[in-house]
Amino acid sequence: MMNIAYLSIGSNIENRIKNCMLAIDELSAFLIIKKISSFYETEPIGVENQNSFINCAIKIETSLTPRDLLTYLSETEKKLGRNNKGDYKPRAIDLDIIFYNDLVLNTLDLTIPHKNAHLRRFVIEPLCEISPDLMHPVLNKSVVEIMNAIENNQKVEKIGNFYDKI
Ligand code: PH2
Ligand code: MG
Ligand code: MG
Repeated sequence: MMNIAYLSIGSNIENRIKNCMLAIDELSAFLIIKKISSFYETEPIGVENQNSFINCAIKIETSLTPRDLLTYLSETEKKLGRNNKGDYKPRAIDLDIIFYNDLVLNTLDLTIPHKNAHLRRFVIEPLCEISPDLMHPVLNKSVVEIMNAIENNQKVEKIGNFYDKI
């Protein structure tokens, strides 16, 4: 059974753009990548004294369950040089599941849709670029509606399209 999921990718240390590109290349070996947003330079949210991030979003197709996908993403983060697990430390790469079909899941280590995604412009703006009509299964709002409701005080700047059509 094929499932559709949306992932948010972020990096705020070393070569941030290269880290995100390597992550996409790595994921493409095992997941079917359907869409890739532009890359955005984004102000760090919820952390202090950190570099700005590079963020992007991808749409994937996978037969992995949410839990197996999470495990695979954690292994990929490690492979790409992430050596910490804390949510609020600088990181070479962060791979987060935002949506998985229209699943709603709340467990200790995995919450889908990703908690706070709807408040974070660095997650929603790239998603809005690739799938504006996608519905948030808890809020019952589309991504573009969520985007329009986010306060415009989080700096998010499109820096380029690193992958042309795939
Ligand atoms: N990730 C965080 C915390 N804050 N801010 C931005 N701009 N981008 C991120 O990817 C990010 C963040 C925790 O994962
Ligand atoms: Mg994250
Ligand atoms: Mg994470």
